[in-house]
Amino acid sequence: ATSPGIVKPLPDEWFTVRGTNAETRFASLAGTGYHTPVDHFFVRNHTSTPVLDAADWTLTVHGDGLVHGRAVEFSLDDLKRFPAVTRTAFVECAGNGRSYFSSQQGQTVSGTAWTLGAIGTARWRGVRLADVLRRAGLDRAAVDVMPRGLDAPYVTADGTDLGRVRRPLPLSKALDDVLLAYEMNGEPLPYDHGHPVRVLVPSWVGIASVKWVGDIEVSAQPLYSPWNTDFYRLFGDSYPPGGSAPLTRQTVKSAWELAWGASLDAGREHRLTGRSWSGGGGIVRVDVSTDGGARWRRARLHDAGRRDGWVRWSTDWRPPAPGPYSLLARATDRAGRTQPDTTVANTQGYLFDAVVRHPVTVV
Ligand code: MTE
Ligand code: MO
Repeated sequence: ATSPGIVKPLPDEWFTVRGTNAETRFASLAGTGYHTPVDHFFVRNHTSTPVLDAADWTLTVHGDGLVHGRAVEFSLDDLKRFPAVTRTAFVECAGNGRSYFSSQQGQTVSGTAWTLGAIGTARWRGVRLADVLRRAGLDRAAVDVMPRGLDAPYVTADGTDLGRVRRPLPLSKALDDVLLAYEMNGEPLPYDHGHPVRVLVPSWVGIASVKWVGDIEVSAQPLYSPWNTDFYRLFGDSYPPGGSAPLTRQTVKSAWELAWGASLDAGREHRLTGRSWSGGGGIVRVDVSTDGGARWRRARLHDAGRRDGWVRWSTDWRPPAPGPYSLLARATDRAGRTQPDTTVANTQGYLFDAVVRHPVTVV
C-alpha cells in the first residue's frame, strides 16, 4: 500500500495504512531484533511528509526567554559541533491502542483507529536540547519552550487552520533528557521521521517529539497551542470540564508478535513472543495467559534493565485442543503501574493501557 502523505514504501506485510498514517504490524517484528528497523517504523503525520534539504535547513531559537532577546540560528553543521549523544528510546502515539476502546470496551472515541502498532523503538543520535538552548542564551526566567515543525499547517476536518504542528514543553523536561536528533539507527533521519532534525522526548507521548523542527520559541510565560489545549489532554465524564493536564508520560502496554486471529497448530509447542513498554522507567514484569485470563504465568524477559525502550519477552505454549483462544499479556513497570482490565474512557481515546485480548485459532 501507499499513503499520499508518506514517502517510504509501506508493504502490506509490515504496515496497515490509516489515512496519512501507517502503523507497524507487530507480527512483522518477530525476529527483527531490539530496535525497530527504520523501514518498519510507524509514521504519524498530521498532514504529509515534507522533503527537506539538510543543506538549506536552519533552526531558529527565539523568544522573550532568551537573555538578549535576539533570534539565534543554527545550521545542521552548527548543531553537529555540540557533543553528540546516542540514546535508545521509543516514540509512541498518545492514541496507540485507541481501537480497543471501541472493540473491547464498547466506547465511542474520535481519532485514528490504531491497534497497537503506533510505536517504534530506535537508536537516536543528536545533541542535547539543553546545550543548544544554553548556547542561544537561555534566561533564568524561561519556563516553556515550543518546537514547531516545517510541515504544512494543519487544517481540521471542519476547515479550521491550526497552523504548523507545535507543542509547548516545560523547561524542566527540555533540559533533562530531550535531544535534537539527526540520526535514527545509524542513518541520517529519514524524510518521514523528521529529516533533517526532529525533537526526541523520551517516555512522553509522541506529539512532543516534533518532526522537521524549524524553530523553537523560548518563553518566560507558559505557552499554549491546540496540541496542549484541545488535543492531547483527557476529556470526558471522568475528567474536569477543562480536561486533564496536558499529557506527558506514556502508559504501560503489551503486544504479541502475532497476527490478529493467527492460526496455530494443535499438539506442538509454540514459542510465542511479544513486547511491553511504558513511559515509567522500563518494564520489570510481564504475566501472560493463554486461556483468556483464568491462569497466568510469568513470561521470560529478554531485555532487562531497558528504561526508555521496550522489553521483548517470550513464553512457550502447547495448545491443548483445536478451537478459539484469547492470549493476554499484562506488564508492570518500574514505577509500579500494572496494565488494568479496562481503561477509563476519554473522548479522544488517548492512553489506552488495558490488557488486550488477542484472538488466535488453534487448528
Ligand atoms: N511533528 C510534526 N512536525 N508533524 C506531525 O504531524 N506528528 C507527531 C509527532 N511529531 C507530527 C510531529 C505525532 S502525533 C507522533 S505520534 C510522532 O511524531 C510520530 O513519529 P513518527 O512518524 O516518526 O513515528
Ligand atoms: Mo501521535
